[in-house]
Amino acid sequence: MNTFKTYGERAKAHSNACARSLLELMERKHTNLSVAVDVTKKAELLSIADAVGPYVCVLKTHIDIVDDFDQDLVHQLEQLAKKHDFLIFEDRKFADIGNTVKHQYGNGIYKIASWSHITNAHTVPGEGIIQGLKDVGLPLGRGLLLLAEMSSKGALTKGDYTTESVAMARRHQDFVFGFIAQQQMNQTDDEDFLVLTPGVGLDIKGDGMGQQYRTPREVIVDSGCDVIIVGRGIYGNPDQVQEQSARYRDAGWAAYLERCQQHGS
Ligand code: S5P
Repeated sequence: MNTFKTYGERAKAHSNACARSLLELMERKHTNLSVAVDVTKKAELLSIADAVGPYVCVLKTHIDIVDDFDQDLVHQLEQLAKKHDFLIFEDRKFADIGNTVKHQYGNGIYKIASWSHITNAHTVPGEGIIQGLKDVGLPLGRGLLLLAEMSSKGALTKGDYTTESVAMARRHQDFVFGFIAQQQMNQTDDEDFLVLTPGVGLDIKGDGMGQQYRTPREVIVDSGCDVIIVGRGIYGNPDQVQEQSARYRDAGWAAYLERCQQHGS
């Protein structure tokens, strides 16, 4: 996108319902922070979700790593989403043929489509994966992000793979509203894909297992992304969850305001 628009302006013009809700929420709450709560106990997940709730637009989960998962966990997450005004993003990274992902999304123990506003998928199987997920998610008002680029060292998500992923998204804009990527992906003024970006940290550059971190400013100002996804930088030290949430929320929002200023908005 060549013409810069604020989150609020984009919300008004967006054709995708999920993108609209997210952009409106970001504008109303003044936050472009998503926290990745990658913990393995139900009580800890809920306690962190409650603590970070006031600071985030999106709470990102990996529900299948929770040892003591039950339906009540989902029920309580939904309550917290209402209490604090955030969307839930189950980072399921679907990666199979359409018919299989349909069941993985709607059925099984987790029934992801019934509670998660947003989910994501790899494009490696081809476009059928989007169709399968759309059959289940679109009637429920859900939105999908495609993994166009990963944050980890040596990721194969580059070049033609990324270009083809964006082309697939273009053909399904009723359901696909953006990407997990490291830079903005719009090519024309008419396009408005959201980019949610993991691999964000203020204190370290990596984790010794391939993760690579950039600062909120590098992600939002230099690369034109929309949402910063922060995991261990926030929940890594249990005594500082709220303090770190405020720190990353402020850094993300300051970066957004700097971008607005650069463009005279
Ligand atoms: O390319 C990616 C895509 C994702 S969704 N790189 C990532 O790190 N993620 C997710 O973002 C990852 O699964 C984890 O939940 C989060 C990053 O966590 P952190 O602790 O490294 O900030």
